Formats: sequence, C-alpha cells, structure tokens
Amino acid sequence: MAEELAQILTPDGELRGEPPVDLEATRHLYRAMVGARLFDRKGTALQKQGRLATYAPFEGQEAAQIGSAAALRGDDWLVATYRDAAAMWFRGYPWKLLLLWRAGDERGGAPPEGVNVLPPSITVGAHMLHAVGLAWAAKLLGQDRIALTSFGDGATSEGDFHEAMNFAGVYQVPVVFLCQNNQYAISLRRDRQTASPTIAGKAEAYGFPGVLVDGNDLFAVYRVTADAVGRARAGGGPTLIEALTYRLGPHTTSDDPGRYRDPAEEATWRERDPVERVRRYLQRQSAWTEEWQREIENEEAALIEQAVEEAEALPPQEPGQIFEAMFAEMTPQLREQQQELSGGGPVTPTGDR
Ligand SMILES: Cc1ncc(C[n+]2csc(CCOP(=O)(O)OP(=O)(O)O)c2C)c(N)n1
Repeated sequence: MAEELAQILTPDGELRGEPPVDLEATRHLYRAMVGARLFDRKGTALQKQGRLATYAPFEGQEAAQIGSAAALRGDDWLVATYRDAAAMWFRGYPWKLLLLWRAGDERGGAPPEGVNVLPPSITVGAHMLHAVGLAWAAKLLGQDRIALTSFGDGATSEGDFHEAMNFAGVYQVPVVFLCQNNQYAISLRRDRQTASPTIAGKAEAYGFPGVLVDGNDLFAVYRVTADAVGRARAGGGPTLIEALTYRLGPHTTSDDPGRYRDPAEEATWRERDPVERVRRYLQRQSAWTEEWQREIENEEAALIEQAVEEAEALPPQEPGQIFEAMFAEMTPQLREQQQELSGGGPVTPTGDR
C-alpha cells in the first residue's frame, strides 16, 4: 500500500526535497497557475451574467492540474473532466473553445488539429475508458505516446473506474490515472465515497502502483506524475496517483457548498493555497516581485478577455449543426432527425435505433 504522502514544497513555500524543475520553469508554471485562476474567476462571473450555461470552478486545484499537465510531452493524450480547464488549456486547448463548450456550443468540443486533448467529459468516469483505449492503441501501434486521465474522488465509485483500471493492469497499458481527490463529489464527502483509507491504495488490487501526493504542491505533483509517465513510456504499465486537494469553490455555479460543509474547513484549505505556496517559494528565491505579479496578471487577463471576445463574436451555430458534431459521417438516424428539425416533417421510424 502506498500511504506515504509525497510532498516537496510546504504550505509556507519551504523545500522538503529537490525541486523537479529549475527556477525559470517554476516561474513559467506559476504564471500558468495565476492565469488559470483568473480564467476560473472569469468563468464564474460570465455564468452569473448569463453568458455561460454553467461553470465548474477548479480554484484550489491549480497545482494538481498544471503540475500533472506539465509532466506530459507534446503528443501525449490528456483525457479529463468538466473541472479540468487549467490542465486542458496548459496542453493547448484554447480558452476560447473551453468557453464555447461551456456556452453549449458544439464548436467548443473540437480541439485544434495536433492538440491531443479530448473534449471535457461530463459523464463521470466514462472518459477513463477512452484514455485506456487511446493508450492501448498507442502501444499496439508502437507509438511513443502515453495517456493521462484525470477524474475526481466520486468517479472512483463508478464501474468505469474498475473496468479502466482492471484492463489497464492486465494489458500493461501506458496510462496514468490521476485522481484529484478534492474531498467532495458535489455534496458527498470523501469518507462516504469509499471505506478505503486511501484511493491510491486501490491500485494494489489491479496490480500496479498507487501513489499518494500532496495535490496542492506543484513540485510533488510534477515529480510523481513525471515518474509515472516515465514508467508508462518505458513499458512499465499504469500508475494511479491520488492527489489530495480541495475544491475551494462550489461544485458548479448552481451549487451552494454552505449547505453541506463547514466554512472553517474551507479556511483551513485556503491556508494551503497551491498558488500562494509557489509564490512564497519564488519570493524566498528572490524570483518574485509585486511588479512582476501585476505584469503577468495583466497579460494573462488580456488573453482571457480576447478569448471571451472571440468566442462571443462568432455567429451562432445553426441548431441543426448539433447533429454533425458526433461522427465524422452522420448516421442515417441523425440525418433524419436533422431533417425533421429543419422542417422536413415528422420522421417515421425506419428500423432499429
Ligand atoms: C455517470 C454520471 N453520474 C452522475 C453525474 C452527475 N454528476 C456530475 S459531477 C458529479 C460528482 C462527481 O464528483 P467527483 O468525481 O469527485 O469530481 P468533482 O466534481 O469533485 O471534480 C456527479 C454525480 C454525471 N455527470 N455522470
């Protein structure tokens, strides 16, 4: 069982081990976390203004997402959820598309050519199977490529979690399972989710390593992910990483966490803020100033504003286009439904559906 918590950076920004990246790279990752947090707050604001359908904030989970995404290589696969905008963006999925997707626009679900990031999965747990399939295909094709799939503690109660983990173990699939244990699945606490002392420990039953890491520690998340990615790439098979973290905000913009959790608990986790932790470290290394902070905030905020403008400037999709989003070639059934919507009259069922 892998119960020891990996940590390199303490909440005070002090080192407990060797940083896995140099100072310049740390500044780059810190900047990404700052940008991601700005986007996250913008997402909530846009939803409140009626400009997005819904939004699932990830505040508090920036280190888990940026730290893990940074350990991937250019063409590795990332298969993630509705709460993983920071990781997806870091791997090349543009803010603009993430916004469109949140506005219910199908165009937001198509990553740019060459970006190996699947659109966010709303169906809890299902995407883990997609990640295993992609990684297995890469292995069979002899491609030097692995997949990382990210999910929450709640997803580990889905049958898909078992199926994905079991298959990956048996076939030694080059996949990394990253559970961002943010302590809640909507209002359900982690201790009601599973009687396992840790989620990492579940890996043992599938025959591969499980690792427990401080998910609010950028360095530790990067280190354990890089190790798992390296093992997968070298033919060593899967790893389950449990990143202990906390969702500081609501589940989505339609949730009120005040109804099911104690504000004192939130305050305790606020003190372990992953972004502030790296800022303190950089300051200790004389690699952070207030001026630089303002500069990066202004620049990242401008990029986000530009993404909002571009997303909102697009002419609306024709309703019938939603039928074209799923398959490279529409099925006859979808074609009929599209026709019906466009005023072609009611469709008579023509066989099995
Ligand atoms: C298969 C399925 N069941 C239920 C839901 C409704 N649902 C959406 S998010 C969620 C909680 C998931 O919690 P967790 O996996 O811990 O991820 P988190 O939201 O905390 O990031 C549920 C039950 C869903 N989207 N898909």
